[in-house]
Amino acid sequence: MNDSKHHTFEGDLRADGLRFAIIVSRFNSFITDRLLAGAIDGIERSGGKTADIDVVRIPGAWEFPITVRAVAARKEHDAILCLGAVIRGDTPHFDYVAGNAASGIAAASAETGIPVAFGVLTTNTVEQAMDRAGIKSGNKGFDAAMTAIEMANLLRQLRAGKQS
Ligand code: INI
Repeated sequence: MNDSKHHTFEGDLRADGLRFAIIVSRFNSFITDRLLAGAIDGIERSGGKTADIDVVRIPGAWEFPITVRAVAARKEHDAILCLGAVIRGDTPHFDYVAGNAASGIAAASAETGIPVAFGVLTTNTVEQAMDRAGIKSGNKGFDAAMTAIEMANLLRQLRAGKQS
């Protein structure tokens, strides 16, 4: 709502001048490669530069939390994207892997102050994951890029203080 009595903080979707780290897991790479392509497409179509995107590859979703912290500690990026695919059929450990990734990423983002977009698919089937990786219901990598851009711009605004 546009109410002139209130100052509204809201990030826009311009990625020019922003630096991104995309952490992508190799597990289920036939899915995560598509998420990565969608994320890069989203950043570049929003004005981000190829040279301002770092890609960090990890074995699986379990490894996201420690990697987010290591990337954040470099202080070289305005936002981090986590792209992965945890598919229930693959493992009885689904709940551990997916749960650890989700809670660990959230904790790492809150503790480091860097926005982290959660682009980790957690699905019951390969088909559901494919659908969300560009086959049918959009591409969650692209969506994660939009969130990362918006949150990087929002946090810049909030940290700069109130504009008149
Ligand atoms: N990692 C994933 O990213 N997705 C999965 O579906 C998955 N399954 O099914 O097991 C998975 N396991 C690997 C895990 O993330 C770690 O890489 C591994 O346990 C080594 O620490």
